[in-house]
Amino acid sequence: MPLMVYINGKFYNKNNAKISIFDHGVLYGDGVFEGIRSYDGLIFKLREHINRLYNSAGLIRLNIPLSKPKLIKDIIRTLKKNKLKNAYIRLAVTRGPGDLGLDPRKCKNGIVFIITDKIKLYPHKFYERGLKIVTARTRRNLPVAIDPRIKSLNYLNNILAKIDAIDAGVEEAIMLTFDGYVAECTGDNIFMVNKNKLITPPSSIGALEGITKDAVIRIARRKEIKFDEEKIRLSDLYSADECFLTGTAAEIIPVVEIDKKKIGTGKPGLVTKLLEEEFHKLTKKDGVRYSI
Ligand code: PXG
Repeated sequence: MPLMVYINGKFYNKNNAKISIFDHGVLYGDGVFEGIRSYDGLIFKLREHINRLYNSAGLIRLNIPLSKPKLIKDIIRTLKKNKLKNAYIRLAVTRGPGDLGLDPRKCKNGIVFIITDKIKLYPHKFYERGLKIVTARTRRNLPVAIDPRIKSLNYLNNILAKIDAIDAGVEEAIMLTFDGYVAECTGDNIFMVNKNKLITPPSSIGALEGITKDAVIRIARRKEIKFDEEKIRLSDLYSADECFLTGTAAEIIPVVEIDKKKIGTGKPGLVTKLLEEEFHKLTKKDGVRYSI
């Protein structure tokens, strides 16, 4: 059976799942989205993802034409329809079709679509050996321009940084704030460990409030690992004992080289490994269950 996609309450075969070219999501990247994952019939941290979606929508004054419980029901319907127990869930809300001007008031009906598919993962070797990454030339959006806490359909800032990564022959790139502090990567948050203290930049400097990041912080508290949110300079990162990235797709992935400089021993670190283990336990219990 072909993949079935949900658009505003109806299901369409992947090839017939279409929205208008006058949709402001298409014309301007005017909309918000979420990337969610299910593990063996458990939608990991679903409520947190739904809350972030509604917060993102609120920040761009976009009305989501569904209640949170209805949206959760429809995500589960989509997973069942596609018989997926382990899935990547892409949920988006666009401003909807309008005219060729910017005015969002011309868009009367927002579009909600849900795509569920098999998840594409980083090759196993990256988890074993760690990732080599670089610093992107492209700086992160200024929070007073487009707040990176909005998970908007306009990901050009991240795509430009991803191109910097591709040009350097690596998978990910660190994005700095306009004034040179470490913000995050193109699709992942970043952590470092120094003298057994876990540090990540505060989201307020210009980073997404990652749900995986939040899960890692909670694990660290529970395991009594010292933790702080601090501004990080590149030089701090270069001299860190450990570094890792967090994201829905990547989970927790060690970083062993940044801008050709070896981090710590050049191998995935012990704190990173402990957090990875604990995170995997969490993916078996923290979320909303469904059966197919
Ligand atoms: N920063 C940015 C800019 C992101 O887009 C994260 C951090 C991590 O957040 P979560 O909540 O996932 O821990 C993201 C999330 C993909 C993909 O297909 C990207 C994300 C999530 C899922 C899939 O590349 N990015």
